[in-house]
Amino acid sequence: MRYTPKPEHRFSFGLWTVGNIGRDPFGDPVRALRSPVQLVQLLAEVGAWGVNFHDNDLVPIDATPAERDRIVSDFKKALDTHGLVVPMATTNLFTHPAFRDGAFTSNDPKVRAYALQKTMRAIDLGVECGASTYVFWGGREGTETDAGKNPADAGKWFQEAINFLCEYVIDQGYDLRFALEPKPNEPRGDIYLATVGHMLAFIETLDHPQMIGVNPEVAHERMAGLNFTHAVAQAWNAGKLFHIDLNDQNLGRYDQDFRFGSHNIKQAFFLVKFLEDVGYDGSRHFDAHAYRSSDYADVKAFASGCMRTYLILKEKAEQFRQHTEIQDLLAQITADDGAMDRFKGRYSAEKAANLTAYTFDRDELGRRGQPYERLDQLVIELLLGI
Ligand code: DIG
Ligand code: MN
Ligand code: MN
Repeated sequence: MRYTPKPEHRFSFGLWTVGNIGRDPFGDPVRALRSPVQLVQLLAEVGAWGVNFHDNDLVPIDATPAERDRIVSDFKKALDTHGLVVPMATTNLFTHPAFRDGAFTSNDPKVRAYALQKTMRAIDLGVECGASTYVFWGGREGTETDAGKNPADAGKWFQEAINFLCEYVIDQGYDLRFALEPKPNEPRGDIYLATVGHMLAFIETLDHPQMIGVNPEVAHERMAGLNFTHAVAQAWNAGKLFHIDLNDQNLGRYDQDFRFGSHNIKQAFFLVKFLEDVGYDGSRHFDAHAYRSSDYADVKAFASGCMRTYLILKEKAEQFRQHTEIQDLLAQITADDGAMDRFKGRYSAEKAANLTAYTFDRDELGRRGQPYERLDQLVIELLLGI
């Protein structure tokens, strides 16, 4: 059947997504808690390929070592039974009160050290379950007031933590890459390293930048009022698109983590088109959750909807590539008579001299318009199925 998810699509969900029980700042949980094993079964029923987790999504923070081992053993059995894999793991450094002033950037050196210990253990757990990507989302790494912490100190503590953990992974011989996930705010008033751009710059200040990339999330860049596909393209060009969190988001709202493509279908189309055009072969991870009004049957519809919309938009991107009128317009828009080839590419003194001597007809350059209205209308009609 068309739009049926298959393993080669690499669709993954976090345990916390389909396992979201509907608690919000103004309301109690509305759905019964389901165990990791039950959630693996649910994801298998909707056709997901992978399942991700924070350490404490799988192993409760106060579990004994014996309980931990049993939980992990049951979870791995469920993965085998249902044929799911664990592409990514991460640490919950935001729920426990110990992290109320941050984890790696807490003013309390004991909390900073505890965050490292918790993350090392969570990395061990993720690798034990087969993860090859490790995400860091610093949900509590931020402030409501800058009176109590010099942001430069916080940045240095963040660097020290990631450098330490890179060395730990190297020391353990793990085949693991880090993906840093930015968000501009919530739950902190302002979160450090707020967007993909901040993270890409931060990575270059670290000791092992080659093992560190980014995990951009649709909702988070949109909360910052930015074009998500542009952020993803910059990460891609830098060779740093190690993972991606797909969902949807309305501008000027709290982090809504909506079903993929459910709010801004046009931007979702351009994102899917980009990922498919460049041949991104990483996880298509849906970091999203169903509406609080949903029961578990609707949670399954939510998960199916994320994957179906991705596959429908992937088909639309193929139709865009095959669409003669669109392709004719693109050929016209990108026409190049080769006259400037001699100036292209790397600098040379000869090129600079020739370019300096070249006479441009500025008015002629200004006379040329582009048929972007016609082109964009064709995209709209493609998406509307005209
Ligand atoms: C929130 O967008 C964050 C957490 O859910 C998790 O740490 C990360 C994993 O994708 N995304
Ligand atoms: Mn989010
Ligand atoms: Mn996320």
